[in-house]
Amino acid sequence: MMPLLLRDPHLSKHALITGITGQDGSHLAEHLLSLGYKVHGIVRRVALEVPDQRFGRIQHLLDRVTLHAASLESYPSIFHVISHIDFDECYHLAAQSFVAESFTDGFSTMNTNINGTHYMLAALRELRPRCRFYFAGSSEMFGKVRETPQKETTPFYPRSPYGISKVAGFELTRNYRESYGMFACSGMLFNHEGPRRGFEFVTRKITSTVAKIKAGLANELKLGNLDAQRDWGHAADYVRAMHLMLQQDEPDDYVVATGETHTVREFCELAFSEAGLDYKDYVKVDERLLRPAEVDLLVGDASKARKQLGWQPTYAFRDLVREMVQNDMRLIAEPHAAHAVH
Ligand code: NDP
Ligand code: GDR
Repeated sequence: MMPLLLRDPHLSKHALITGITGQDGSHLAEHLLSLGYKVHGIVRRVALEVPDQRFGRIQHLLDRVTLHAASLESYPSIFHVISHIDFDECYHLAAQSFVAESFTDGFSTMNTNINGTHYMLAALRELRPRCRFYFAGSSEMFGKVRETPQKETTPFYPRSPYGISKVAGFELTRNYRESYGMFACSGMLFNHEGPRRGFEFVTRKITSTVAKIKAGLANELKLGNLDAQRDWGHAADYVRAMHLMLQQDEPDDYVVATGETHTVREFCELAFSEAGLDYKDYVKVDERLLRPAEVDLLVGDASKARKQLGWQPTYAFRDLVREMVQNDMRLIAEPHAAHAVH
């Protein structure tokens, strides 16, 4: 019998975030703290060993969140954390999130993303069946798109092991909702970026290299497919939608997107021009960066989220690019400035 953890229902809500050290986890933790939540996060044991290196995005929040060590690869570790803390909402964001890496090692992507999600749902069903659950679904589920723009009813056609793992996570979430009556929702989130984006994703790769070129520390930028089109929003806007999904009367799935699409080339053009440079002088196509199967065009229709959640993005594409370039230029000028503050 697990210990029963009671707390005063009049106190603030508690949330558990997996992937709290990631881009979205850090923004979501901040957002929930601003709403008065008590925030718990699951982190890998190794991260606790080297907090300075692994907690960059949540350094400024460390005295306000409670961290617990567990691995998405281990059901017992997840079960242990969930049985020892009490929470009303669970945001499952942890994943191997880099699409290109999923072609290199599809097995570990599948293991982390599919089993990890299943472990979370199974443990919640056992221990906290009334907890509200958010799954981080992705526009990569639409892959080779069947219609444009993509909405909740658009059929899936994933194009990578990552995309396949997210379809599986989405179906698991729906199945737990329908089979066990759990309040389980999936966000079908299109690409979202910002100053905390990992350096391998194309937007941050571009803006960080622009900053290096401007400072004389690099002289070229190698990219793969410049013609891919993405619907790019800002992570700070998108975490608000995650929270709103769990405040509804009924659990459901929602597309979250800006409704605008731009090519990688357009992103380059704007980012270089922000630094007074012409991208054509620096960008080189490296065929080794092309993916075995590409997602050519993504653009989302977030009408349902706008109508039912009252959600809307606040960042325009140009503002997103500008913020990212300026942040990266500032990081070179002041290397100790934490990107977490932006
Ligand atoms: P990040 O890559 O920035 O963060 C991923 C998080 O998952 C990190 O905290 C990482 O921990 C954690 N993690 C990875 N593997 C494991 C593991 N084996 N055990 C425990 N934790 C693990 O991703 P984002 O914040 O950008 O995305 C959040 C979620 O949303 C992901 O599921 C992603 O697939 C999904 N998504 C993202 C979109 C986007 O555009 N950003 C769009 C749609 C969906 P550590 O710091 O230790 O590596
Ligand atoms: P994506 O993001 O695969 O859409 O997944 P990423 O930024 O990696 O790629 C976007 C597009 O840019 C093209 N591209 C390159 N990409 C990278 N990383 N590096 C390059 O050098 C490069 N050159 C061109 C890619 O081919 C692609 O078309 C992101 C992740 O956050 C997922 O976790 C999330 O689910 C989806 O967004 C929605």
